[in-house]
Amino acid sequence: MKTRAAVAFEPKKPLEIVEVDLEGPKAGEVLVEIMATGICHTDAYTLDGFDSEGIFPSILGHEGAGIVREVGAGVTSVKPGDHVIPLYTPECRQCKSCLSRKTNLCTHIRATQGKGLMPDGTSRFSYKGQTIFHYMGCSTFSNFTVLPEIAVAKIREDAPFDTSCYIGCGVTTGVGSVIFSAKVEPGANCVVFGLGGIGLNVIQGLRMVGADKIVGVDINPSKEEWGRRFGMTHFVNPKDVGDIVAHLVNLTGGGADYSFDCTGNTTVMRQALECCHRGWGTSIVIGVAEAGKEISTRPFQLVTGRVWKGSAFGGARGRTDVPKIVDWYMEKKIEIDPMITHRMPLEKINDAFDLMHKGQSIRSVVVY
Ligand code: NAD
Ligand code: AHE
Ligand code: ZN
Repeated sequence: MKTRAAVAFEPKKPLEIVEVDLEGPKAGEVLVEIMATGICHTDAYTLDGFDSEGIFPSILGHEGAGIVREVGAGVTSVKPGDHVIPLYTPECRQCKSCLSRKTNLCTHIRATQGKGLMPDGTSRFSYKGQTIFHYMGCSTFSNFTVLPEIAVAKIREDAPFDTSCYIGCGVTTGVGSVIFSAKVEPGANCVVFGLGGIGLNVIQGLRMVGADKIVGVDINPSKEEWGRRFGMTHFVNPKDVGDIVAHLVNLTGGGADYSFDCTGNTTVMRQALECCHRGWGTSIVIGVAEAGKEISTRPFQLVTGRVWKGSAFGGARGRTDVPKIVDWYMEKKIEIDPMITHRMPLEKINDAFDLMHKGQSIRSVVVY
């Protein structure tokens, strides 16, 4: 079939809206009509050539919601008409990682996914006979896409697509990192670096679990109002203070119980670790750093009990946890609507990247 898609033909170039060819689902795969997709900073990072796994030409996008239109042989868990959220972190429930119960990082199809291919080692997308690669196993910047059955979460049908798509990455990553990765307890003092599409969801996760101080840090002063809207109790602009680590240790009464990097900046990651409380403070790296960047700190920071951890997709097990997070949204336990600052047709998708780079959006959503 043919489908409209925004194709990344080359790094650092605007996406081009073209009609591509899409092969139907093979065994164990499903065809999904994407109804809406968010644009995450990770899409911009890959488009800008910072992702060591970035492949071109490809169809980016990993924060979608849609409807199953066709299923391949052997598919049993979803059927045509089901509403689903694509999962860049699938959940096979059979691999060593899924069975360990220690991680959400299912390894069943990770090798082919990282090469922009379906599990059988081929792509379903092409344009004028040339292969177009998949991205993060999702490619939601295409109106129709093919996904492995283990990479879709079936969700309730009354959830609107143009808001619940954000649960496909930003909401789950932020809220999940608090609940599943850090397991923050009520009364904790926390610091969140970067109040964008991810950081604001960390903040609302901290509010939900009953954190005490929720300190937000951002170099963009307009983010203060956004942070307070979702539960932030204190705001710090690093440009307004001298030693940011000393300032945060003082503000949190000796150091944060938990800190979160939602910037992808390795200098900030170090600050996030070092503002943690001696003996137990835990820092969660969420931000994705540019290829070649490394983190560093004095080993003494770890010897004296601080813990450095990371979180992908908020530690959520997609097929199990995503439908629950959709319920939390529909039951108004978490908010999404005010964070969707811009909606646009696919033809205007490049505007979403401009708005993000200018710090003028929280989440832009393409509605097909
Ligand atoms: P965003 O652009 O919406 O927000 C980033 C925020 O960080 C902005 O408000 C910006 O002003 C702020 N910032 C930038 N430099 C800063 C600095 N030096 N100090 C303080 N604040 C600073 O991006 P987003 O969509 O929220 O994504 C944030 C990061 O999380 C990106 O690196 C993205 O790739 C990553 N991410 C990771 C996962 C995961 O599973 N680990 C999932 C989604 C996104
Ligand atoms: N491909 C990059 C790393 C990119 C990365 O860390 N991605 C996160 C999700 S970001 C979503 O917005 C992730 O889930 N990582 C785990 C995984 O298996 O990819 C690189 O450095 O090569
Ligand atoms: Zn993302």
